Amino acid sequence: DAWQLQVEGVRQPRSLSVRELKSLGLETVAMVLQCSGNGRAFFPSKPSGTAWTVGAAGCVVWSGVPVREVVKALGGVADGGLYMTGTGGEVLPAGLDPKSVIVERSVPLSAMEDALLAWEMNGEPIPLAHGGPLRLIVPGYTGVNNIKYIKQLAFTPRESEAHIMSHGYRISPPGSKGDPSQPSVQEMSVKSWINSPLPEDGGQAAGLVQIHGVAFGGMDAVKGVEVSTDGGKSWQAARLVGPDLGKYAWRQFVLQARLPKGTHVLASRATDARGRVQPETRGENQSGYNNTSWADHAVTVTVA
Ligand SMILES: Nc1nc2c(c(=O)[nH]1)N[C@H]1C(S)=C(S)[C@@H](COP(=O)(O)O)O[C@H]1N2
Ligand SMILES: [Mo]
Repeated sequence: DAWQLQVEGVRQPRSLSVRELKSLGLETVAMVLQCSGNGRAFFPSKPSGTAWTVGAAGCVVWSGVPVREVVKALGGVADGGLYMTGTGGEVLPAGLDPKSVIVERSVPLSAMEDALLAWEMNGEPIPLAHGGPLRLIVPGYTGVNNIKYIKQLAFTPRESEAHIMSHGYRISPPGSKGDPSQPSVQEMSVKSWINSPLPEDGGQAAGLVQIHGVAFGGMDAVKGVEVSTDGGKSWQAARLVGPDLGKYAWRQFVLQARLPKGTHVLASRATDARGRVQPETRGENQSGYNNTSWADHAVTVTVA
C-alpha cells in the first residue's frame, strides 16, 4: 500500500500511494497478456530474442482502479496530452544513460479508456515477477506496454524517448534496425493456436479426437474459430467452450474430428467480432514480432 505512483500531465499532478489509489475505484478485466515475440520461433530468419512458439501468453484476471478514474480525480488530462506514458520502477544501473535502459512505453491516449492500475492478479496481490505492487494494464496491447512496478504515469504530447520505445519493439523491415518512423508493437490482432493434440504428446490412436486450443481477438472479441485437418484446404467451424470473460480474454475452442491413420496437418483460424480473419502468412519483420499466421501455428500429428 505504500508504493508511490507519480501522475504527470494532468491538471493536478501529484504522487499517490497504492492505498489512495484503492479508494478511487475498482474494476476487473480478464485479458490476454502476450509478448510481442510470441511466435518468433516460426520466422525462418531466426530473429534474435527468445524463440517463443506459443508459451509467451496467458489469460489473466487483473483488478485495480481504472486510469480514467485517477485522471478524473486529478482534474483531467492537461492540454496537449496525446499519449499515456508508463515508467517501470526498476532501479537503474549506475553509469548508464537512463534512456538506454529504462522501461518506459507510450500508448495512444485512447487506450486510457480501458486501462487499469492493477494491484491484484487472479484474485491475489500481484507478485513481483508479474509487476507488483502496481502494474499498468492496457487491455489488447502487447506485453511490453503493460508496465510492471509502475512508478510514473504521464500524459505526454510526444512518445517517450526511452530506447525501448524509440528503437525497441518496432516493426522493422528484415535486415534493418528499429527507428521511430516504424510502427511500434501496440494493439494485438486476431490469433489462435492448437494446444492438443500436439506431435510431442506422442502417438495418437486413430478415431475420435478433440482438437482444442485458444483464440482471442486482441482489441475485439473473438467471434469464431475454424479448424482444418488437411493443412488449410478445408475448414470446419469449431465450438467455443468455457466462460466468455469479455472481449479482451481468450476463448477455448474444440472441434471433434475423426482422424484416420496417417499424417495430418491441423490448423486453426480465428475471426474477430469485426469479421477480420487470422491471416495465413506472417508479416516479416526484423525482430519476429506480431506473428499471427495460422500456417506457422499449424501442427503435424501422426495417427497410428
Ligand atoms: N517494468 C517492466 N515492465 C515490463 C517489462 C520489464 O522488463 N519491466 N517487460 C515487458 C514485457 S516485454 C512483457 S512480455 C511483459 C511480461 O509480463 P509477465 O512477466 O507478467 O509475463 O511485461 C512487460 N512489462
Ligand atoms: Mo515481451
